[in-house]
Amino acid sequence: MSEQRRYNVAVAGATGAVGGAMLDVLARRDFPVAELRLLASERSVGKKLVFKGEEIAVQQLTRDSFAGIDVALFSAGASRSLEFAPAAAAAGAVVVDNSSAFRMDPEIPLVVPEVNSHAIAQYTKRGIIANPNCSTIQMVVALKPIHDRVGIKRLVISTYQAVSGTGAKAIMELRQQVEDYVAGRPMQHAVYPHQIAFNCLPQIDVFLENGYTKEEMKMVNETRKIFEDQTIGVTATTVRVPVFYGHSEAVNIETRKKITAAEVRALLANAPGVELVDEPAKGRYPMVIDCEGRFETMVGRIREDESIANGINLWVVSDNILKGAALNAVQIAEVLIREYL
Ligand code: NAP
Ligand code: 12T
Repeated sequence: MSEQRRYNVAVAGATGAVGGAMLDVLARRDFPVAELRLLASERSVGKKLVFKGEEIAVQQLTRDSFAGIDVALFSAGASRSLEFAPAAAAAGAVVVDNSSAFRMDPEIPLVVPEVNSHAIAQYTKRGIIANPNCSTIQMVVALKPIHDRVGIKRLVISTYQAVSGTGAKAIMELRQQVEDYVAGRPMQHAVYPHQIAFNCLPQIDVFLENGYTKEEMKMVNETRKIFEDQTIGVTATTVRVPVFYGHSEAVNIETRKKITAAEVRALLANAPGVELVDEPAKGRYPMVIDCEGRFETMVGRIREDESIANGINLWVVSDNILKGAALNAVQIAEVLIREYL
């Protein structure tokens, strides 16, 4: 039997919330790694991280970091992606980028493997593949079988998003506020514009000219790009809630043709990446406390929208750091090495 080929992998942003999960996912899925190069800011140089029981020193991310690298997984923020991803591609690496920097670039594929794996072929144009926004990823995993069967006309979405989506500092901010509240101390905030403990913030990312937030418009534009259908109507309200891990979404779908709740349940019971959790009489429905560390997107509360002719309601929950970021990126890399490299 021939030895399986192994690949040199770089992780840019390795010390972050997503970067740490990248290392876990590469190990859990036994990705065929030869060298693993861990990159972060100057602040982290000398720090050591553990991969499969082995300590690896973190190096500074520079334009010269990518010689000999086959696959570069980026999660160091959009400005670092804009600065360093083209250099990584020029050095011969294929970049899988977690930031919003390149998602809407027409020359760069935006991929969720369960939905539009075929788009990965476009990576040759720029050497970069974009990972969608976390809220979009878990939603399109649940919607794909429905779209294929009856066509989606319009989506009305409300999200309930965890603080881990913002990064390690936001996780600490929520924790500190909870501790301060319990101890009777005043709560401080720095990462979010208001207190997040015991609150819901109807703002994720910055406000745009049209009154929506950037997070809301990512859901609109990325959903259309991934489904390759500019006619799908999408409107979203994205809300930060005091949850550490796991995004929840209420999704109202208007379909082109009629589909019953029972038919949706049957479709989703066999859909890739989906776990159907829909036995309300037994108190079983998707909850964030059950999603941490899991690869599947949970879907439940499936109901027909009785206010329109062709409508379905879903409740969709997933670990935002895994399917919403690190897992989706590693799945893209798996398709890349299996079919293209
Ligand atoms: P985080 O916990 O704050 O980690 C940020 C990472 O970026 C750290 O490794 C940090 O290194 C590194 N970094 C920051 N400035 C740098 C610089 N000048 N040079 C090199 N490295 C630098 O954030 P996170 O939650 O892991 O998110 C990281 C990025 O991933 C986000 O900004 C976003 O672009 C992307 N993301 C995408 C999704 C999605 O929806 N798909 C979800 C979450 C995050 P140090 O430790 O050395 O500072
Ligand atoms: N502001 O990669 O704060 O577009 O939860 C992901 C998560 C941006 C992104 C968040 C954000 C992104 C968040």
